[in-house]
Amino acid sequence: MNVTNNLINTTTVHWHGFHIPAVMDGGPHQKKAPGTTWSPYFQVKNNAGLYWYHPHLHEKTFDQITMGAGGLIIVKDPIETALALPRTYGIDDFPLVFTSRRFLSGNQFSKTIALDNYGDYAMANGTMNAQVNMPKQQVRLRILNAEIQRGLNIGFSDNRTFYVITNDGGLLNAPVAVTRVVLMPGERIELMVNLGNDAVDASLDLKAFNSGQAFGFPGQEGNPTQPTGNAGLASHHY
Ligand SMILES: [Cu+2]
Repeated sequence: MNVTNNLINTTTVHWHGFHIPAVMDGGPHQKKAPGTTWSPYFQVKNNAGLYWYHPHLHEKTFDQITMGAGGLIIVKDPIETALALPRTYGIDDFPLVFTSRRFLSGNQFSKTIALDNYGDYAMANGTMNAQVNMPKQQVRLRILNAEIQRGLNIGFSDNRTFYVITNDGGLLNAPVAVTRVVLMPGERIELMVNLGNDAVDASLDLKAFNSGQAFGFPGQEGNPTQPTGNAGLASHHY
């Protein structure tokens, strides 16, 4: 890969979750100056699943992620390919990156680490109040918690059961039926949800049910009416 730093600042690019040589991993000590190109190479040895990359420069990670550096990597392998899972991007297979932001007057991102590591506006794929149309069938959602500090207690607005099929290490041995799943910053899961019994034009919200979590849960909200108490992460209209 050729990674060119087109920022005006030094950065690094870290391949989150990959089993690779340290020298290829873009950690905080592997600084890349503005205008330079870094060409890491490695064999992908990970299981099929959801991974991601993000800047990892000491004391600048929060700032650079807030401004949008980073993204998903989907790893495929023959084991996953042999399974009858939805895998048509944007049709029955949807990547979702959950973050939040706090805004200054003038609609600029606030980036004070001590204050803003819990943003007060939830976002899905960089969008507030995101919505998407989905088919009336089993649907696959690939989810990254890209928050800086907030855990997410994820579930659906009607509390329906869904199935977790992967975690950070790839496919689970069997799907796990849940109504909530906790995802901490940097974690990924894939889930399957059945929309086949829903009415056409019905809507369903995927939410973070962060109210009522135990003290110490990062980003728990005591009050469901707080901005992120039961924040809608993404609304799914189908
Ligand atoms: Cu990371």
